[in-house]
Amino acid sequence: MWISFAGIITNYKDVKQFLVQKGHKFRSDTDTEIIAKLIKHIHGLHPNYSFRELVEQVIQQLEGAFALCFKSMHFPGEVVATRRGSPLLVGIKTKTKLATDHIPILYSKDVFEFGGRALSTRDRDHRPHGHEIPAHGLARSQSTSEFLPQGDNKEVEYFFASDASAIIEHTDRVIYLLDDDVASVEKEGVLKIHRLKRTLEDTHAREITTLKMEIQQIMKGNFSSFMQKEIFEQPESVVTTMRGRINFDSETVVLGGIKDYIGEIRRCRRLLLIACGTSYNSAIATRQLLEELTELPVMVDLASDFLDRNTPIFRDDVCFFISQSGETADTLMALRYCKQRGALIVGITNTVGSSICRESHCGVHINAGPEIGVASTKAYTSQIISLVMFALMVSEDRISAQPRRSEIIQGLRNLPDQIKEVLELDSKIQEISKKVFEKKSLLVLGRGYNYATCLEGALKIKEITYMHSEGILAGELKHGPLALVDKGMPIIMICTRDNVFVKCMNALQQVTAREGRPILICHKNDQEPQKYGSSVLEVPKTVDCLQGILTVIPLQLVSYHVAVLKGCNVDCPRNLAKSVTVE
Ligand code: UD2
Ligand code: MG
Repeated sequence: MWISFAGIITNYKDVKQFLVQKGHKFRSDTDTEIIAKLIKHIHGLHPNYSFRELVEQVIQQLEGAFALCFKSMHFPGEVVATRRGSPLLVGIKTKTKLATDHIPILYSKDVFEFGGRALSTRDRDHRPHGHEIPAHGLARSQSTSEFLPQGDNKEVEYFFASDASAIIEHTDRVIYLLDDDVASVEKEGVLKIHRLKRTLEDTHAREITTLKMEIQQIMKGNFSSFMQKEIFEQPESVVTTMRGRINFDSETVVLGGIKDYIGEIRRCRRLLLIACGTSYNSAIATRQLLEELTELPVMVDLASDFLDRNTPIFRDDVCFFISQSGETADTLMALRYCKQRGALIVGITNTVGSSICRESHCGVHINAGPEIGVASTKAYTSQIISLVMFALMVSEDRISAQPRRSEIIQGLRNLPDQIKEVLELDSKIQEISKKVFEKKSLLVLGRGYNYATCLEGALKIKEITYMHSEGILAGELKHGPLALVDKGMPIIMICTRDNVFVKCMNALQQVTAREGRPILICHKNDQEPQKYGSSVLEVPKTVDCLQGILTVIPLQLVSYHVAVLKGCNVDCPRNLAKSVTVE
């Protein structure tokens, strides 16, 4: 059995328990495997069912949101696909024109009632179809055959995908399936769409839509660049990172890829977080929380520097390697270095099957969805959330940590709505960007949990606007950077109500005393810092360790708008590549 699965099966534990009772053995703890075992089980009970009937039985047992595609050695040359809650479409590619622009729906319940159980599918399909509702005036048997290509070349190819962007390079004709549609390609290459029950609202046919847009346009939707699209996707991408892993009511967190190693991790000597660029910044963003909740020493290193130093590594070290692509060369080499020395290797990556995923002992897929813009945005926020979830999981049995864990989990629950609120600052940020885009340099100041935001904000600005920008720890101000400050120097300063707020206010006053007029990122309705700012971006308040997610988004937007104003190519900045797979 070959299954392609996207989504989440919420009752997978119950189904698994049932199947275990029936004697099925499991190799993994994934919900994908329960689907494969379930269809095998039903096939055992009903050897005469067609492939499509088996799938129909399977989905009646599943709860959750999913898109599924099945192939089986028992049904060579056949494919069955279905969805509920997750998107799924069928692309159709033929050499010649199609004779019809729709496919009628076949209703299985009717077939059962009229045809009776004794008939095989094929028998049933060749019965007279007097009882079926003709779609667009065509009887089903007629229109099904007319669906085939016209002319001599009957060759037809089908593509199953969640998104038109995945198939547009092959064909522009697609059928969007609705919830509980079961699409089957049978041996003769005929596509049929079945539903179990007929409902009044249903249109009894699925249109074949011709996509008129260019590939890039489809993928970008209404956005001018992938980066902009990905910034605006963050309310959803953070949810997919957490999906199936956090139970907000019982306040439990389970990372399936790490849970078997948690005992070993709790007993380790220290945690090392090794990465490059934005991924490194996500390690900086979570270091403090990891120290607090794991009570372990935490080292954060840039992969290149880590390798340059020949850092000592021990068997009882746990080493995290963070990379969006999972192919970053420096990070991968650092991984191999640590693996050779016997440490436990944990990957944090967005790419299933990547080198870091394969070569690590265990890990977490951040599930942010494909990131195309070279400047990372949604992967950064999902990396932070993945590391926060890890900290929550390690500290699960520490009673004294429970109030803190609870506060963070509730913070994560509210995060998607708060991100939406931050994104509403977009037009205000565009206005602010007009004031800075012609300047030579831009300093970003902050400390504590917001220090990572300073580094990441400055990195975004450098990457896509080619403007000099520097993230500066506010605590370092008087050790050098203060010399840069005068009334002409553009400064962005982050000043939120956390344990370093007073120190930040101090730094802010030092800046204003030198006639600096910073753009402030601070909490909504917080009057105190606002009076020192030339302009203010107000973000909602969340738990200190998550605040960096809400403060980095305005900076992602600043870099985007400045790049657009300067006429830079936002998605493909000069001299940079998406995955840095060379040293
Ligand atoms: C898995 C399934 C997910 C769903 C879920 C149901 C995959 C990729 N994920 O998600 O689709 O069925 O279970 O509970 O099939 N790993 C590494 N290195 C890395 C990242 C991951 O070794 O850098 C390993 C990890 O230890 C695990 C596997 O890859 O064995 C999948 O990791 P995951 O984070 O996708 O796991 P999970 O349980 O969230
Ligand atoms: Mg692995």
